[in-house]
Amino acid sequence: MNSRIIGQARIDEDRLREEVAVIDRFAARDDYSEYSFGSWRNYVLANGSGDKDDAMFRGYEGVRRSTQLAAQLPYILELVEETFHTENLKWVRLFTVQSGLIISHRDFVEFEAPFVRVHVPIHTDLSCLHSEEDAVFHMRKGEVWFLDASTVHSACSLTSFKRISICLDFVDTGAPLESLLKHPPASVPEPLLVKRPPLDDAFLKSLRGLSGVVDPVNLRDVAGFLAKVHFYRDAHAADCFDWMIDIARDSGKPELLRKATTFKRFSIETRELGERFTL
Ligand code: YCP
Ligand code: CO
Repeated sequence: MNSRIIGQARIDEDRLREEVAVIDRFAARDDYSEYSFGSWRNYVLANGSGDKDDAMFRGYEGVRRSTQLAAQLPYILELVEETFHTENLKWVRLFTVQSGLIISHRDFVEFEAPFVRVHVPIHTDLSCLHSEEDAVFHMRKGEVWFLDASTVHSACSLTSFKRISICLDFVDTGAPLESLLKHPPASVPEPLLVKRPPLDDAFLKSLRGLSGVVDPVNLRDVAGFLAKVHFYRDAHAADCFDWMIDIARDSGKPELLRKATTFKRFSIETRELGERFTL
């Protein structure tokens, strides 16, 4: 696993609690809806324009500007400034997820240069997990994580708990990750890895049996269902796409096979800048 804990944010619980309540009242958004199942939301606190609705992640020249949403969250911005050297920080976003997930994907494939992505979960529960390739892990509150978003990865809340994470994207200067931190720690804790029971042949056969019920009206439900499996059975984050392709092929419906194959390409292989996709 390339993602790793690099530090710990120093959180003022009282001030944070007030802002979690503010975030809870934020209006729903549908950015990146092709990747999201259940409630996954993207709230932009800083970008190149200062407009909260300028939400398509990309590089930009010039200074970072705070958005209207950031104006309602002074403590969270302060926490970012107090935890990180922010000269190379380009995007500050909040990702929330509740009863759902962001499907396995690779970021940055449409960009010339990847960013250095860091997450700081500020409101979480053990039912909220991340995955990277073969591994599943829980980011504990306040941990500062380097997230290798160029690998196949996913994140979920398996319950109705609304998890909130600060997602920061820095220009990659090649400097060691620890140099992003204002207070680099002497040591970091072991990550909380989640061991899952094996995915045996009977389970796999049952998954393949979805070919008997898959249809254009439920392909998206099937995708969301398959995307969740690796969080509770030992599988690779990318396996859901191959299961979906096999199920679509077995269904004998060519349009489903075409969609499933394109969805895999879009999510984990190649994309044009700004490309969208509908299942
Ligand atoms: C991003 N990529 O990096 C998004 C997050 C999935 C796709 C959600 O902005
Ligand atoms: Co991602």
